[in-house]
Amino acid sequence: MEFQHICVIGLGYIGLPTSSMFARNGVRVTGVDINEQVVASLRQGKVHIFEPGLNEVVKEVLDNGTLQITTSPVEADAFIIAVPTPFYEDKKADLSYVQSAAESILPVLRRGNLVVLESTSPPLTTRDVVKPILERSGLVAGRDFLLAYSPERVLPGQIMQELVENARVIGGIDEASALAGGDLYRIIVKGEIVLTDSTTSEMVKLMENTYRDVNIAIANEFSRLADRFGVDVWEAVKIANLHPRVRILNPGPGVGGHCIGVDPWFLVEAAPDITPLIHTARQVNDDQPAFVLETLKQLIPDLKGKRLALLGLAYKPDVDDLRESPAIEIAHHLVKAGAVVKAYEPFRTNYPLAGVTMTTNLAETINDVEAILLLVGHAQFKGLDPLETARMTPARLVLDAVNGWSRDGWCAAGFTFERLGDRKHSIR
Ligand code: SAJ
Repeated sequence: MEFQHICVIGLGYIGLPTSSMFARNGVRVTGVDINEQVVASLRQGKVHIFEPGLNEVVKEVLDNGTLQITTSPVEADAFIIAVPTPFYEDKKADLSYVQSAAESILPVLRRGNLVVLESTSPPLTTRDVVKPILERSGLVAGRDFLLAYSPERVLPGQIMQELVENARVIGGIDEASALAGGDLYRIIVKGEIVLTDSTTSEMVKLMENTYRDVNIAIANEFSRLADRFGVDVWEAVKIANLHPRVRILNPGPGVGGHCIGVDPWFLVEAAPDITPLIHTARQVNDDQPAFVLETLKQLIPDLKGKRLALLGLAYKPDVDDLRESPAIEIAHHLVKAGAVVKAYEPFRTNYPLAGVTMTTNLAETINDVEAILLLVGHAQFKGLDPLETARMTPARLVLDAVNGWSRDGWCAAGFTFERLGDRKHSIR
């Protein structure tokens, strides 16, 4: 199948990079977002997302007119739905964005079109949710138009590269749909393209992120065990990973972001009776911010009135995304415990966080505090010089929750250095 013009619905972390990549490869792209602010700023060439390399490509394709931005879908050869699938308070998938995106295509859906859902979704969403909506057009999926599911699998921070290089799975509701999906993504993907059915590709995506979540959960549980038994978890993991068939991930303050902490719930929701492991892993990771607080409380038993500096609020290093961030959860815990909290998130200095004073630079963050908590391993924090830092702050206690700093350097600069999951070298 040939594609002259595609329409991408949702211009977020996935939709915008995808749109710009297709446009850069010569396909005319109409990018659609319901958020008028996003549309207005993109039309002025301003990119609302921080992702290395994205700005340049978006600017190029906006300038040469291959990418156009609008608020509602237009007729095209193919439609890609890349909208969020968050969850409700009760951890049930919120498919309302997917549903309204599918509905928005209805007026412009034509015979011969291909529709691809990219949003991470519970098993059977393409077949049982999207297909019936699109068929309200009077056209029949598989006969009049093609329908596929192809999950994005890119790592925030490396999206522009992984979008092209990663293997891509495309699941059709029938063979013709999968084949057409293959033709579409071959325009931008250099990695292997694997064709299958839509439900398998939905499962593949959920399995990948669930696998990672469960593996991070075991690393986090190891950090608690290390704390109990006087072990340094980071040392123990490093040694265990010398085994040729062991690859333990990193413990940390918890699992954040809009993917790994969310997607496993889609499986638990869809089949609660057969997913106890996935459910427990989720709870372990969700409890990890409380473990950071517990560790801190052993150093400062009464946090009331204590002046603390938090370095980093993003959900992981070197991204500007604060969704579901464990660092924010920790900030909430600290405020609740009565601490006086300042936080510095270099990628989002203006983020409103109740009870927390947000700062715009390191000096302002640490100039009058009693302890410093490293919550995100941003490169600029990892590169801090302990001696120079010691001159900027009266604090002499640091808690490193991400294994971002070297104990020796900080101790030599006069700090008491504590690291999450490291009771071996602890002063406690
Ligand atoms: N984390 C740890 N320990 C680790 C690795 C990560 O605590 O060893 C934490 C991070 O700090 C972060 C969270 O887990 O809070 C998730 O970070 P991540 O880098 O593991 O993943 P995401 O959410 O940024 O991106 C994931 C990726 N999935 C996998 O690696 C299996 C990405 O490829 C997916 O496209 C993305 O989810 C998505 O959109 O689903």
